Amino acid sequence: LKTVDKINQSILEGDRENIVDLIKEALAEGAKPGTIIDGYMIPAITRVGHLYEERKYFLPQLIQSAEAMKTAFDYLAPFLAGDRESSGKNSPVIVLATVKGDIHDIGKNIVGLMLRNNGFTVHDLGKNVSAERIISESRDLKAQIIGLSALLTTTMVEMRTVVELARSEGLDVKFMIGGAVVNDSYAREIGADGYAKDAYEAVKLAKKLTG
Ligand code: B1M
Repeated sequence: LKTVDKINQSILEGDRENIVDLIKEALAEGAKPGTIIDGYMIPAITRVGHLYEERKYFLPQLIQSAEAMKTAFDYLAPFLAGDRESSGKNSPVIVLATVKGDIHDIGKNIVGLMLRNNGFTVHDLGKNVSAERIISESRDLKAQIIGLSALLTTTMVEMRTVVELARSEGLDVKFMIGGAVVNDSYAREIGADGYAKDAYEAVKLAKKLTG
């Protein structure tokens, strides 16, 4: 197995003991951090989701794989850190959150990192965040964009609650949404300004919404 394939394997097996060493090895061999994430880590955690769905994996395995993914991502994040100089006074402010009831944050964290690397000022409120808190923090921070993430069919509806609360309070802010269970038409349906399918699209969309 190539080192990058071993990284994929480690996430599948939920092995967080060895994953950082494997990543060091892959980087030393010349692999790019972005390629390790997009080409090997995300496919692995997606496969874990499928195995869980097929009842070949159960919750403990899902949790272990997520922990391996987090360990790997935390180690790689500094390598992806771009030119922070650009995020100065005039850099657009984005508030990010995973909605109430939902604790999936791996994708949101990747989106946040990419936005920062592209000159946005990102305030990440974390996961399982209530509509009230998202709106009040966004008002205080004078956010231009609120970015919402949801991974569950039971929590995506919370996005509508947040959009409606903002509109009813007359908050002047754009909404972008993402996460495996939502799409473009859902964004339109709830009155959000856009949907992004991955972190690259999220950056493009954020530029469009603030440009
Ligand atoms: Co959960 N889980 N999980 N889980 N989990 C899913 C989502 C699921 C699809 C698995 C499955 O059954 N196939 C399923 C949801 C079914 C549904 O509702 N349709 C599911 C379930 C059922 C559950 C529990 C209910 C399990 C249980 O307890 N019985 C439970 C719920 C907990 C809760 O939230 N209340 C649960 C728990 C967990 C863990 C805690 C173990 C762990 C999360 C750890 C963490 O995030 N810190 C976990 C994981 C890891 C997954 C899967 C396997 C992987 C998710 C992931 O990180 N993907 C997932 C299966 C899957 O999605 N295929 C699954 C990688 C990540 C990079 O992708 O998050 O999609 P993603 O983000 C992408 C894009 O979507 C986009 O950009 C990102 C980067 O490319 N994006 C945005 C995301 N947010 C964005 C925001 C934007 C723009 C783009 O703008 C603001």
